[in-house]
Amino acid sequence: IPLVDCGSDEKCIADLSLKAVPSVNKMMIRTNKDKIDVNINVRNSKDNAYNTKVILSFSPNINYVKVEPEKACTLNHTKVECAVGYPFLGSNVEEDFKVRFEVNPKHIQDVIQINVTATSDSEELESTLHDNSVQISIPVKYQAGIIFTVRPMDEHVVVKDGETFASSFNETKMIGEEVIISYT
Ligand SMILES: [Ca+2]
Repeated sequence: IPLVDCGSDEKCIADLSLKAVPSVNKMMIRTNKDKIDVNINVRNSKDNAYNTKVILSFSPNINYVKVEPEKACTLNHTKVECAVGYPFLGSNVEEDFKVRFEVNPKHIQDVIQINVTATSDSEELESTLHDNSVQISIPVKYQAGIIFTVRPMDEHVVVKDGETFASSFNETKMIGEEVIISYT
């Protein structure tokens, strides 16, 4: 793509800035279908930014679902690239969209990490690059879906010869010691 229409100096120096805000700051995962949206705003405040892309790299405990509104995005493992304002994002133009993820129950990790970066084929000065990427970390907890199965060693109540036993159990102590199970 020829870099044209960039002012009298014929040099395209863009200045992209990116906002990426997750729909949740922490998460309690209850089902396999729990969703997270990342609301993205990308803005160009200088010369045309040709072939602007927003790239999201994410930890394997989430899967990419879709982008809204519809946009040309390509998924490659744990990285999704979305074209913005093709062929260029004009000067003082901004775009908003939302990228949806869902939890991937095959990977259990205590943090969801999403790194979002805006890039283009136009140049950008080193001094304005600080606002081109956002790192999102969402701490997660998985709801305990633990099923306890208890297999008693001895399923019988032993009554020794000569001993009497109560006709009814009105205290748990009569069967054995109390067992306290705690988990975090
Ligand atoms: Ca910038």
